[in-house]
Order: sequence, then C-alpha cells, then structure tokens
Amino acid sequence: MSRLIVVSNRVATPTETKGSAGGLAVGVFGALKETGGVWFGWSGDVVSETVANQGPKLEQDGAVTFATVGLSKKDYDQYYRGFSNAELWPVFHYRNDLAVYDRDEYAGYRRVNSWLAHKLIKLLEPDDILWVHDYHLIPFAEALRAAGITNRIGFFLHIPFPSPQILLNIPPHEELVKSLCCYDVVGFQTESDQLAFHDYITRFAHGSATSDGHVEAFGRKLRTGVYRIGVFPDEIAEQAERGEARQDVMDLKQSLEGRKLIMSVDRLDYSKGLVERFRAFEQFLEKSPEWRGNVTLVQIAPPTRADVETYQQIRQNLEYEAGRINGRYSGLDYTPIRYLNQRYDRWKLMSLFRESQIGLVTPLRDGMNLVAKEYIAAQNPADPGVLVLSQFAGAAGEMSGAVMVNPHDVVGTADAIGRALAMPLAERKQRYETNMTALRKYDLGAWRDRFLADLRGVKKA
Ligand code: GDG
Repeated sequence: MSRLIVVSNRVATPTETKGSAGGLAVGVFGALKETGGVWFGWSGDVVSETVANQGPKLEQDGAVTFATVGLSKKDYDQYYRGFSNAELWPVFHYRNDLAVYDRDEYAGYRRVNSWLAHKLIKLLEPDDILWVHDYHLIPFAEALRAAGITNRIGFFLHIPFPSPQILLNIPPHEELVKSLCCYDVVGFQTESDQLAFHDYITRFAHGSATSDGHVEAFGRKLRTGVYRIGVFPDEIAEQAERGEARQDVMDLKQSLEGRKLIMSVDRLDYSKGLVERFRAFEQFLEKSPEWRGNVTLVQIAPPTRADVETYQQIRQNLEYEAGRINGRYSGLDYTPIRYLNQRYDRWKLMSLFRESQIGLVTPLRDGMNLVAKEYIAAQNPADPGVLVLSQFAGAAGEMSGAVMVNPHDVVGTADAIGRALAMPLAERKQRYETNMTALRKYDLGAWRDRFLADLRGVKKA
C-alpha cells in the first residue's frame, strides 16, 4: 500500500502519539504506522529565518518520520496569528464581528503555505498519498499542484464551513474556494458544512455539485464527503475508570463534600460559549435556591492563542464573570464556579468526567466537539452523568441522547441543568446507551479509515 503523508499545522510529538496522551494524535499515528510515512508541519517554535530555512528536522519512530520546521516571527504573525486565527477562525465560526482582514497577512498565509509545500516536496515519493488538515493549510495542495505534484491529496476541515453569505465577508473568498478545489477529496464534519460548500460552488463559483459529493469547479473535479470525527470510547472508559482511585481525583471528590459536580472543559476560545455558560449557571442558581451550596461547576479552560487580541478579551471577560457570580453565591465553604485556567493531564479530565453528574458542553459554534464525546465515553454505565449539549456543536447530529440546548438561551440552558440534575437513573441510562451506540458507530478509527479509503479510491491525476 502506498505511504501516507499527513500534513497539519502542528505536528504531534512522538510522545503525544503514544496511548496516554490519547485523542486525534493517536488515531492519525495509527494510520501512519500501518503504511509507514511522514507527519509534516510546524514544530510550534518561532525561530530566526536562517534556522527556519534549514528545516525540516527529521525524527524517526519505526516506519514513521516526524518532519518539522520552525517559523520565522514574520511568518508566524502573518500566517498563524494573523490570517488563520484572526480572520479564518472567527469567520468560519460565524463571528465576522471579531474578524480582522489584512492583505499582508493574507499574502503571508499563502506564502507560508507555498514555502511549506516546497519543504515537503523533497520528502515525497511518486506513489504517496497526502492527507492535509485544517484551515491553516487551505492553499497547500494548490502550491503542490503548481510545482507539478500529481499525487492524490485529501483535505479535512476540522471546523465548520460557513454558509456563503458569511464566507463572502472574507475578501479573497473565491481564491480560498478555488484552492480547496485543488484537492482530490475534501472532507467536512457535518452535512451542513458540506452543503454550505456545495452552495458556494453552485451559486458563486459557476460550478456543479451533486448530493453524493461530486464537485466540478475552476476546471477541476473533486469529491466531497462527510466524515464525523470521533474518539476511541473503550480507551477513554478504561482511562477514566483507572484514574478514579488516584489521589488528585479523590481529593477533588472530598473537597466537594457530597455536592453535585458539573464539568466543562474547553480551550479558552470565544466559540466555546463560556460566558453564556457561566450566566446560565448563575441563572440556574438564581431560580433554584435549593441548589445553592449543593452544586459546583468546574470549568477547565487552558489558554490558547494568547497573543491574538480577541483571546485576551475573552479571558478578561470570563475572569470578571466568574468573580462576579462567585461573589454573589459563594459561602464560607462554597464556591459555585471553580474556574481553572490551565491544562490538566488527559486521564485526570476523563476521571473527573466520570465523577460528575453533568457534562456541560455549550459552544456557540463547533466543528464537532470531542469533549462531548469524551464525556459520554468516560461515564460509569451503572450510574451515568447527563450530557447537556449545544445544538450548534457538530456532535449534536449524533448525540441524540443529550439534553439539547441553544446556548444563546440562558434561561433554557439553566432549565436544562435543572432537568439533568433531577433526571432519574433509568432515563440517564437510556440516554447514555443511545449516545454510546453512536460513539461506537462513528469512532476515530472509522473516521480515519473512511477518509483514507475514499482518498485511495481516487484515480491519480
Ligand atoms: C477542533 C475543532 C473538532 C482540552 N483541555 C485540555 C485537553 N483538552 C482536549 C479535549 C479534547 C481536545 O482538547 C479539544 O477538542 P475539541 O473537539 O473539543 O475542540 P478544538 O480544540 O476546538 O478542536 C472541533 C476538533 O478540532 C477535532 O476535529 O471537534 O470542533 O474546533 O480532546 O479533551 N486535554 C488535556 N488537558 C486539558 O486541559 N490533556
């Protein structure tokens, strides 16, 4: 079988691909190990231009080569912090109000994509298949094609694809869609994302798109598909159960003094609906005096992209809201919201999920949201907690056993918290089973294998 080349903005370290770290890195590494290949991308380091131009740095792990390059400060600012995270991320999450478009940053985004593509070419063999990930790398295949590369290249978008009316806000929208058409397979998380792309193709790119994913536009033919990303549920269940007896988890349990626990875990990002969630919890405490002092919300939110301005604002906002709500409802021995602005080990998160009565996952917009799936997988089947889930997470399409909410409706979300806390065991078990059936059907292995099978099925250009 031909080798696999995975290209992503950040490359997992060899340690992250080993079992304990879990998640996406393990899933993708599994595919790489099978056929041998290369995982190529940015190392995460900002380096001098001279050092950047020396790469890629190669590390071998069995049949897999990890190939990484550093980025110069200018490239980091324009490609990563600028166009990717201050323009594409907000617009693709329907937050045009937060987007900042800058022509130089866009030029930098394309330049870095092309530079990265040329770094990879040296490592390519004629029969390799390439799997490119996410919004940072939309023009990557176009740069390879321009250099005469005819290998099969697939792209998976981890975040939502916005409807055309939203996408039009990005001045070079047409160039971006044209770049996507240079791939052989373009994968989305949900049907809505795929439809939004087709909608753009037919209405704005003079192209055609069929319901089974055959697209023709800009003189190219490609396939689109829906590949719902998942988790490995058994591995998570095992990790959660094993962690239960460890000291940190016991300490937390003890500190709760019998109170109910609501768990939320998100990267600190405005798309995750954290402020709205805190207000919903406040509303719940306001409406339900009997629960004051008897339920704690633990919000774990490791900071990300701290050098993008909107991320500094969301951090300030949240600190203010947590302080305000805690000021209102705390007692001498009770803090309603424990807001933890740091990263925790994965096993710890999974065990805390298992200890909790509610998983509160309420993004305003999310490609899939793996936390929702991890929460379900971590539950004790004999006494499962309830997933309260935003209808705007991609995961909502599968997790029909969740209590569904519109995160903009603070009162509705507060009611859902109340219902979940009061839910009888039989109903919790039934909802858990429904969710687990979906988790097993769309697990991480299925996602990966379906995408790669479709890509391998494409005829080489
Ligand atoms: C993008 C899309 C899509 C979080 N805090 C800690 C920690 N995490 C882990 C979670 C989960 C992962 O990070 C986050 O994944 P999500 O899917 O929830 O969200 P994004 O990071 O925004 O991911 C998203 C995803 O790509 C995959 O396609 O689902 O829609 O936005 O695994 O557990 N892990 C550890 N410590 C933390 O403090 N160890």
